[in-house]
Amino acid sequence: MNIMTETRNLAVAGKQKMTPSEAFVETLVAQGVKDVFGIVGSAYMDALDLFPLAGIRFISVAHEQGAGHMADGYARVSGRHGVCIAQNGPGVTNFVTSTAAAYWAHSPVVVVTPETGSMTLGLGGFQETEQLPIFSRITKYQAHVNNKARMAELTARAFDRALLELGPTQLNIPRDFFYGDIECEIPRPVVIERGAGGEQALNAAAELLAGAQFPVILCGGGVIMAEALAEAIRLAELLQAPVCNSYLHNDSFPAGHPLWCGPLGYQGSKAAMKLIAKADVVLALGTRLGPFGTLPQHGLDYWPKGAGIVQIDADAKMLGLVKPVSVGICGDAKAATLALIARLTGKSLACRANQGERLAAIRAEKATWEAELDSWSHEKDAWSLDVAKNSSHMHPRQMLRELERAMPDNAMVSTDIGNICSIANSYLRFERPRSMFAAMSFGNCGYAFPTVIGAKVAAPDRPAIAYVGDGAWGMSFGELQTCVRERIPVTAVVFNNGQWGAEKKNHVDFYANRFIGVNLDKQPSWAAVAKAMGAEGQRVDTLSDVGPALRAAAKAQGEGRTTVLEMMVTRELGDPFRRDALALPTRHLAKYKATAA
Ligand SMILES: Cc1ncc(C[n+]2csc(CCOP(=O)(O)OP(=O)(O)O)c2C)c(N)n1
Ligand SMILES: [Mg+2]
Repeated sequence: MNIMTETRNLAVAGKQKMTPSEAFVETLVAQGVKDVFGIVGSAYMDALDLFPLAGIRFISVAHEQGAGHMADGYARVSGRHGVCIAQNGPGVTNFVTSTAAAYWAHSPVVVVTPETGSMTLGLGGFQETEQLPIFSRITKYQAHVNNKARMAELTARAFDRALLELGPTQLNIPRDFFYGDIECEIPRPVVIERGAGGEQALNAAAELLAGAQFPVILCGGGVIMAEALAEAIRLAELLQAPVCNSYLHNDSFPAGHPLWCGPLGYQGSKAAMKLIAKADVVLALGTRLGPFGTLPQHGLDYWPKGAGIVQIDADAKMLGLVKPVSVGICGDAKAATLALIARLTGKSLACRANQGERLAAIRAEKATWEAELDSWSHEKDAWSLDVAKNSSHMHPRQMLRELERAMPDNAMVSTDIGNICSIANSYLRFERPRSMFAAMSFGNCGYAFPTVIGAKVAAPDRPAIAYVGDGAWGMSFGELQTCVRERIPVTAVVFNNGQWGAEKKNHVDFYANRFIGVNLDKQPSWAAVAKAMGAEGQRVDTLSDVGPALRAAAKAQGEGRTTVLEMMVTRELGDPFRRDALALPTRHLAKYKATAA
């Protein structure tokens, strides 16, 4: 165990008398916390009062769910803790969705949940609910301050565990425990170094890779979290292996690299799918191989079922969980990759013999896919053709291609859940890690906008852009207040198709166009709403305006201004997400026969 004793910040040293509020805040200081997202509440006001002198910025948001997502975005871009705090009861229950999202994004978010006072707990007083059971399945660790003297110890543990287990932790504090006198020492952060994995497993993996004729690497979020990109590139070059991004981790390998093939999964790259289908050995690097990541797409059932699979994940429970694996390595993506490079360097590699053919195949598949994307101007199913026929609005795919072309260097892009956001997966390419923040497997509408606000706080010099459907925008636009009030300039690209499109697509495909609750009629002008809220707002109607609008909005961030670009797009819809989980309707009761397939 490597205990880091260095003080990251100027926290007080040595055992001494302090109040629990001071112990809490000093532990935040020791953990390097600079920013906390939340809504003010009496429950923790005594600690909040200390934030300015502790050098901690309190970012006041519009809704606690937004604070949770901001903490998530902050953590994902920085690799450090994101922290959120709220009033006991309703403020805390508003954290549930964002905590679940952070759980599936593996974000080290510390959710601070002041609780009703210990002397009235169970009496049904004001703003009381049991706060630990609610978060029990969406956190990696729950610290409950059961005695005020343990405030610093338990606060520190919540922070340490969030990084150790890579996921949200909860720190539950009865509100009366902020007051009083205690004697304590502020613990220093405990940072545990992860290793490369078991020797035998690494040897077996190296053997498998050395004998592979067509090895393919699949880079997941673990590559990003372990800062293993340079090592992944070295290994890919050593093997001259094609590299795919795992689903929604388009920033796990640089798109400009000749070995890069693009993302797998929903609306991913056909080039990546066709190349991984040829693999005799797949190296799944830093990925849990989540169930949606390898679903058939574009009519391609591409997962190479006969191939040897080497899976590397920091969480041993993920090895072989979803896909059978030949070798499972519990290790850090960077350390494990270095260990594999050491074993493979100087060894005779079967894949060297045919590397020329493989490189040619990568080039050809990528060129074919780019040409297909260029010509795929709109959706071609009958319903889409019909709704787009008389529309003067932009085709979503063409609009997304224009956004891709105008994307500023070093941009951070968050994406929501929705049909157009999902299609964007084909058009989002990145050169550096910690650049793409999708709603991941919790898949909640309303994720992208607050998340990119948090990302911008952690990386103020990078352009921050959220892709959001108009339905999801209705859930999350309230955080424009946060951007304006707290001077956090970002860009929201809102896809106005006047519908909850992703769900409508299921009505079209499975329910004979019986539309219920999917049309977003009588929406306000989102550009006008943005202006009324003190941001910039621009309605974009034509393709030629898309690029200039995005570039201007990114530039405005440098001048402190937030912009909403309202993209007027047709109602056409791309392939659905959950085709795997829906079925044509069966009806047995006479009353419902009219809805049978
Ligand atoms: C919080 C939440 N509520 C509901 C859903 C179900 N859902 C998934 S996609 C979707 C439609 C999204 O519509 P919009 O944001 O307008 O994007 P579009 O599909 O039109 O591009 C809905 C309602 C969800 N994923 N999350
Ligand atoms: Mg929509």
